[in-house]
Amino acid sequence: MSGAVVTGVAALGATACAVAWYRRELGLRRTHAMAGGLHADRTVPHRAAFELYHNDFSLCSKKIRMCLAELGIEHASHHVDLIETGSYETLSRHFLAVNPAALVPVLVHDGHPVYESHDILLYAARHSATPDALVPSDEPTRTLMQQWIDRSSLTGDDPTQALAASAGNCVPGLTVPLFAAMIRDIPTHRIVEGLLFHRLKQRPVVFLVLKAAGLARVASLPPVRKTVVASRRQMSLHLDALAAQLEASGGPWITGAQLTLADVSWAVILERLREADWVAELVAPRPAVSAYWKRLRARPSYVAAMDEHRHPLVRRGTERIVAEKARRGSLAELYAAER
Ligand SMILES: N[C@@H](CCC(=O)N[C@@H](CS)C(=O)NCC(=O)O)C(=O)O
Repeated sequence: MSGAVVTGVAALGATACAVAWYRRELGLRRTHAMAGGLHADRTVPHRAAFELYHNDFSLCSKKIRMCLAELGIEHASHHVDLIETGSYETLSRHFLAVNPAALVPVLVHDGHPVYESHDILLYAARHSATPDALVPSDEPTRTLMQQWIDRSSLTGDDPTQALAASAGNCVPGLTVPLFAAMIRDIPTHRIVEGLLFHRLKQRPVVFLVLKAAGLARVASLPPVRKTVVASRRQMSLHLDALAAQLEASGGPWITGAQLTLADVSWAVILERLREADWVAELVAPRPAVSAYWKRLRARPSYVAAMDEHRHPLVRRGTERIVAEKARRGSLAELYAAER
């Protein structure tokens, strides 16, 4: 047999193996939506009464950590990586056995998983010694709380399409520089794993583009500029509304005297603005919001949920943004752009 034929046969064999491997993995790592709430019919290995699967960087995880701290629910902690913090661990067979939807957070109670952050909150509150701690007892205040939760929520697979609807939807756009700063540390093959197995292919594609562009050049990419500027403009309006609401309620919290789930939801947004270095542009010019954030940061629950979960890659990403802004290039211009 000639050398060329041997090489051809070997290449065919390797391709067949790769295809077989991919098809097998695809079957094993297929994800599907899971209904929110307790799944008493599912059991996962556990050691403690409450266990939390979460990620340092994820907004929903931050929210649940702060609520569990406010509710005084002790729990064992399992950190699960997202690509931003190192790899698509949510797509690992190990984690898919915990949540076939491949999403954090997941609360596990006596071995049974509870899915979806809103349902986790309600479940945790019901099982705490202080079930009313974060939810007002009267209906009008509960309605007001819900309005401010909605105004902080992320909606749909592409939140950037509904920036005016909520501050949460402005967060992904404002996080783009941080994504670009963090993704530098993530090896390309790990991002490619998302292209192969993640439900939303668009996200790994965006990460690959950000990685190729690098933080210094990302701010001059027209689609990035457009998204960041629009997100910033709408976030400014949401923060003005927050300042007005704090004045109307008389504070110290969004609905008045009681810290509620609405405050926890906004704490998470303000923390993300810090991580992506937007405080000087968006928070500091609004004294009422600055003072409110200071009150939030003083709570032990904020320290436990945010400060004690500062991931090294996020920390490094923030430092890179600060350094790049100081160079006064296109990133500094983007942050300084008039709304
Ligand atoms: N609706 C879900 C959303 C959870 C969610 O989107 N989690 C993100 C992190 S904030 C996640 O796990 N993403 C997996 C990924 O990006 O691969 C909830 O509220 O719990």
